[in-house]
Amino acid sequence: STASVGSGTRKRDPNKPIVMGFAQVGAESNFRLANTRSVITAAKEAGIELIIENAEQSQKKQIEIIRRFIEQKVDVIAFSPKTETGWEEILQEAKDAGIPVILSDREVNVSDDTLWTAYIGSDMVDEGRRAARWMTEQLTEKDHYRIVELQGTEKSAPAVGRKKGFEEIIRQYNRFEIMESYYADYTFEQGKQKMGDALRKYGKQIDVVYAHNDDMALGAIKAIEEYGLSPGKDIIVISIDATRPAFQALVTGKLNVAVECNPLLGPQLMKAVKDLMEGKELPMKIITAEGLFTQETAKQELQYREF
Ligand code: GZL
Repeated sequence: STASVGSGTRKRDPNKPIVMGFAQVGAESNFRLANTRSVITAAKEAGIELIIENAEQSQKKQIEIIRRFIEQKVDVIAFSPKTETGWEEILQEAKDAGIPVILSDREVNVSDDTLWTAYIGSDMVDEGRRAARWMTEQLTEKDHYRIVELQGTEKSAPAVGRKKGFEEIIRQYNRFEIMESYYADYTFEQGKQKMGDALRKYGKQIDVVYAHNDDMALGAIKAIEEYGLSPGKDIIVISIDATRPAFQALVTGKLNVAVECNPLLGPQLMKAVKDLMEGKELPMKIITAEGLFTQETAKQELQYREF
């Protein structure tokens, strides 16, 4: 179904710049920093007045920031919701104030989907499927592969989707087992810490680490090296985002594959906002196109990577 600016939306002076409030989830990862840069640059290029605030990975702060945007009577609100749930109240307040809300990069799970106007981002379940498909195609010699999973923020749409997609594929084979799954909040530090826990518990039994983002994968790589094993060889490392640090790890052979999750959503977001303010209908979901990068393609690709 499509969404357009309902009759309840506040009228605005077309001669004044559009004012957008963006409640960014945090600064937890390289993806997030690139995403923030993209939003800021694209708003400038689009002539949209941007108020962007950092919620420091706190849903409570994100709600308070959105509430301030409503009080400031911005024309449109966009945010990357930390978790899927807990948004009904604040989204209802925005709707009652006639302010459309666009979901950037992460989806929400709310009872009433008229509370948000459009989602611009990736298909997280498909990212999980792509990661698993690469693994099932590459790891065929042994009859049992033991996997440690490093999940992103608990109940965040990317973590829920990436786990779902990965498991959907591996359950078609009987040689893959997720031995244990840890939450590591998309950060390098927690990825390193939780991988250290896994190594102390399972040691050389671990064949694969499936990390929901590069920062956790790079933390795990550090932990594997400190444990005395060779990441990318003794333990296969799979990651999602495909930021520049991941490409460097692909080139040095410490990471085996990076599934792309594109943070450069700024231009699509600003175009959607302009269309919305002109009364055009928006598709409910605008999914960004994405690839997958291996050690073979990384050297060539690194020079083109913007993030
Ligand atoms: C996914 C995004 C995730 C990234 C992480 O679209 O929300 O959050 O994969 C980031 O790097 O922290």
